[in-house]
Amino acid sequence: GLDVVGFGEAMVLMQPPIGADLRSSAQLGVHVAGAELNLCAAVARVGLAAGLCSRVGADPLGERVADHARALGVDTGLVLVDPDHPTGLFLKDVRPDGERRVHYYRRGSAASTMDSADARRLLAARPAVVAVSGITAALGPGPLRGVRTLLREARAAGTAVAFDPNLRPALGDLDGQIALARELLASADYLLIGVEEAEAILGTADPAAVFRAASAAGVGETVLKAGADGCYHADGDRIVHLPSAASTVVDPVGGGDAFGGGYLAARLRGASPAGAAWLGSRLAAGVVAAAGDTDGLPDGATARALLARVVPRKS
Ligand code: KDG
Repeated sequence: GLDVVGFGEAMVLMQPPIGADLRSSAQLGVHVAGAELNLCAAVARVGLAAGLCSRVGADPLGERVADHARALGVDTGLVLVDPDHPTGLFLKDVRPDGERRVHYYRRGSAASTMDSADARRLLAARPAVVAVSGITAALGPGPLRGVRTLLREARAAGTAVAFDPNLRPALGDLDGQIALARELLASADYLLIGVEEAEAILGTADPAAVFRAASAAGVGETVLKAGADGCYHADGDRIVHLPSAASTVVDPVGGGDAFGGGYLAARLRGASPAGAAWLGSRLAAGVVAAAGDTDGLPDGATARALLARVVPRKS
């Protein structure tokens, strides 16, 4: 069976070369991205079974998304091909002043028509963990119903829920995203949350207060991602700070997803939260040191050896 399944949208990403902008560049690089897929890529890289539950269009971009997922080692058996809606697309560029911009072309996409049926397909596959983010909940009423169904029915199906708010201002209605995250995180067995998100959603970025608020809301296990400042994880009643493992940051996007994938994979294999956070931060360090959402992940042999360092030996 599958260890971790991501529930969300994977899209084609087009972006001009560094230094060029969308208004004038004659060239675009073509990539595939999506928070849940990124997380699954990290899970697969350390040797666990990961799958994506999503929808793509019956178009070359959908084939590209599925091919890319498989190349990352992510199972696509739960990716539905929808003949009536196109594959989601987004464009990115970096302005001369360094400002990064995201332009979504995903309204009406195949994945934005996901619904409770997708959640039930996913749960019928009985993965150990489902990874879902606030992005999916913000894609439209169908995906939101799907996320709610997932959270409501996961426990009975024997699947644990990992939730990352992944607030995305470019998706619009940030206040709505914050309110939804507040509702949804209450059902999370694992909450992977960034410091700025914690401030917006839980009203505090102070680690001790974040852990208290999350646990009062019903969260099973919290990890607080602090970017360049590393992360905070629980050790029994103590909250422990783990500094970032990154020495170079070329492109921070995808780092949090890799962290989450490493963390969940390690916990599933019996590692402590400390060991899991260590693995997550090692994977994230690789990803942020390279352009692209998953390009800097260590190769499979290296990644599996990293996991082995935090998994307790069987005696
Ligand atoms: O976490 C990285 C994602 O933000 C990126 O891959 C794109 O999923 C994406 C989104 O919806 O913005």
